[in-house]
Amino acid sequence: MTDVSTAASYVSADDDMSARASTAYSAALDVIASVEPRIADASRAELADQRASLKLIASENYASPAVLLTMSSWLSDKYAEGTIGHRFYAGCQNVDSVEALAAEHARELFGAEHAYVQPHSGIDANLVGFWAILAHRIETPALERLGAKNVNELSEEDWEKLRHEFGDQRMLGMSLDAGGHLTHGFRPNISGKMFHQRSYGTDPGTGLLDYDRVAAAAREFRPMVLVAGYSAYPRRVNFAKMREIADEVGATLMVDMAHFAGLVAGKVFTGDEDPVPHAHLTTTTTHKSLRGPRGGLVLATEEYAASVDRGCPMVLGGPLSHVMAAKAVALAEARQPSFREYAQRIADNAKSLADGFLSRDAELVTGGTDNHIVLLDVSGFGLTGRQAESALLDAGVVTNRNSVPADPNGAWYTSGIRFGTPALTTRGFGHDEFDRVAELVVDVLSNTTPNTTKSGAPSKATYTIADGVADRTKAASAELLDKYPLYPGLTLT
Ligand code: DSN
Repeated sequence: MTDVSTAASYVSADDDMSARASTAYSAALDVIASVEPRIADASRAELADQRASLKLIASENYASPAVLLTMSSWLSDKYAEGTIGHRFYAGCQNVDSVEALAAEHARELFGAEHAYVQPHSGIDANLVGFWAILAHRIETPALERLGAKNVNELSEEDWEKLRHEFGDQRMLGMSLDAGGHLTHGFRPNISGKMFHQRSYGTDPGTGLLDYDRVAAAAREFRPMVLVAGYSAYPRRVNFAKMREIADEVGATLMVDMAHFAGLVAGKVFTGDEDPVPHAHLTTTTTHKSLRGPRGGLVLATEEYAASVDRGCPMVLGGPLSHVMAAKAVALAEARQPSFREYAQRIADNAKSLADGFLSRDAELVTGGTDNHIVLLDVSGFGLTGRQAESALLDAGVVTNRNSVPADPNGAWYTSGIRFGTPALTTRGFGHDEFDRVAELVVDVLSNTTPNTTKSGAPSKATYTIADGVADRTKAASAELLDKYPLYPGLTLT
């Protein structure tokens, strides 16, 4: 099995596998170009862009060529609605093998009782999770009570009652500006229409999760679902405590580990920080710190397994068999000892980046990090998140703007920039490189000023970067990136 600690190790400049990957990609692009050359061009251009930019988006990564190549196959052509061994189409024996293997790797890697690998994304995984909780806690007991095998057997009157029961349940999740995710019951999202939602925030002084407040909110609101997990919180969570809170109020604990699944897989988060032994359901994406194909999966206790397995076709469209195959390959990679090294370096590098900011007097939400995220409050530079994001992009640094707790600039302009270390750690960056990244970011932001609007107020959107700053940042980034090339053995002809 290939070493997967860095992108250089999975296609190094001199091994035979690299030569084969180069031939495979070059040939594939030629075949594509014979039909629609603009798509082959866009694909080549994307590789060039990824190779040349400082990718600090916390939710992105670089999958291995083995994972990427697995998706380019005829497995894509097969319909396989249903679950392993119980499909709505004939001829699914190979998809059954693929799905069973991906699920086995997921169970073994995370120590889960059950794994469902069909979700097409993290949002889909969450929807399957919510659906499974409602099915298990509302639909199944109602059918038992009414002596019906399925909902089609219910009278109009019973069905109407059940529909209302479905829509009457409560969910408690982390607030968006504290780092929660839109799918955790927020009104614009379908989850906010499925559930009555309330959120728990973080301590206004420290920015940290306060479990006593979560418990108080749960006691008062009595949710059916307690959601833990985040997409912009730079700290670890004690899932044992979250489970205690859920148990006290009779809630199902669902943890969305989309962001930090790689740190769980790589055993950086263990014990109380590992959600899987504590949660009834754990959902994730497979493409962030886990470094697999774009997709999702759900881990569940045996109790929820049957409801989760009904995800397709009750919630999801037909499974993407080629992507499930790539999940199996990525999960096999994540079971290698070298993935643990990689995961530990993600967390170490986030600390180096945070320390690099703090030593240059920049302000961080919660004062630091102990996962893969660093959330920089850019208001000290006199900028909005939107201005900072754009100025950094002009200088070749790819990030995304993010709200900070109680953000005065709202969710569009924001006051924060979220940084993540998984992608550049895959490239091989370490302490010195992340310290240099912090230096470059601070240099750009210190040399960017908001423009003045017609009314004389500072603009929230437009800005000016001092002459020469973007160019010197690009040159410095290129030096770092050249030292750690992306897929160094991969040469397109
Ligand atoms: N897009 C993911 C992220 O960037 O965190 C969440 O949806």
